[in-house]
Amino acid sequence: MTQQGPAFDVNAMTLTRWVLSQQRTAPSATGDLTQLLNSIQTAVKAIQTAVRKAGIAKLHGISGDTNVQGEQVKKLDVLSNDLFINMLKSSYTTCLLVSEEDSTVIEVETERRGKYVVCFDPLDGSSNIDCLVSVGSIFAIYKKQTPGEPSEADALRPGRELVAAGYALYGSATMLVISIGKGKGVNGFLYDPSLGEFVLTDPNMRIPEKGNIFSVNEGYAAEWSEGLKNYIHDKKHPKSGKAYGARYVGSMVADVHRTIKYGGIFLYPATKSAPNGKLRLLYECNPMAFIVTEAGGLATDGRRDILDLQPAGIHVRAPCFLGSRKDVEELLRYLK
Ligand code: P6P
Repeated sequence: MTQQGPAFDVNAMTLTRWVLSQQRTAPSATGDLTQLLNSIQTAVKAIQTAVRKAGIAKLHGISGDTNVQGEQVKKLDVLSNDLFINMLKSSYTTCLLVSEEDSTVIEVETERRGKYVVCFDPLDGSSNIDCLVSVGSIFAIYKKQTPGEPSEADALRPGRELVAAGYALYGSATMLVISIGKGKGVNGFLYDPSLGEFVLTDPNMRIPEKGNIFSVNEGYAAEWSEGLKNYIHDKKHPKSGKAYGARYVGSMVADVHRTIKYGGIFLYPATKSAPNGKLRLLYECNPMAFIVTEAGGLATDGRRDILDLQPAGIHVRAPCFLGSRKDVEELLRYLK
């Protein structure tokens, strides 16, 4: 008897099957969101392959360009952006795109237009690429509500109006985490290279009500508000109980994913030099707030729920505090 390998799951719930099953349960579904999510899945598969081959394929290093943020654009950034744009346009389900890499909105050609508006960060955490720290892709999906030609106004909407959001984490493995809102929860799909498919491994992800980890870049502590300084101090020097652990990757997708899995709080605050913080509302704060909220957590800019913020521009920034409900509620008491 030869040693049998792991049992082959002949009925694996792949992302493709899961998205189709969700479509079947939505009476008004036309299949467009299914097609859109599957096109994003294809982009993520290609990006994960490139990220894992980058060193060999010489995709590391500066491509010589700079993006709208004034940051040097690395080759993987360019490749990831092109993949998202091409897969989204060729899905025939989008009419307008907003990318972290492009200063203005991207209008989809008339003959390929659909009803969705997608805001995305094709490769978030790109400053970490060359040192092999986890990076990710983040996306947020609106349904166009206005008649006529698509315009920037179709993307400048509160996160509360999102119909779906998700992220891909290119870490020790590649995971796609997606929520299609409407109380349908958050689901995690791990990439199985032997299948070439994302498989449902984390159904109905829920963030713990309270955690014991805080995640913030303490290098900016001198510029924090007094309330935030006091909060972090008390996490380290509690009047009772154990001190919190500190974890900070510097890639939002990695830090937020760990916060959802283990609980705790992720913080990117405003500082004196960055009065609105660093993270972008449309394609970092909103999608992550949508997902964390669907997983039972909270997301705030320190005063208002992130999902209620009205974006003034496609690249606006917002302070971002998100995670376990009790941790965020405790922080808010310090910030009052
Ligand atoms: P800092 C990566 O560049 C990023 O946009 C997010 O992924 C991450 O959370 C943040 O910036 C890290 O910023 O200032 O701590 O290096």
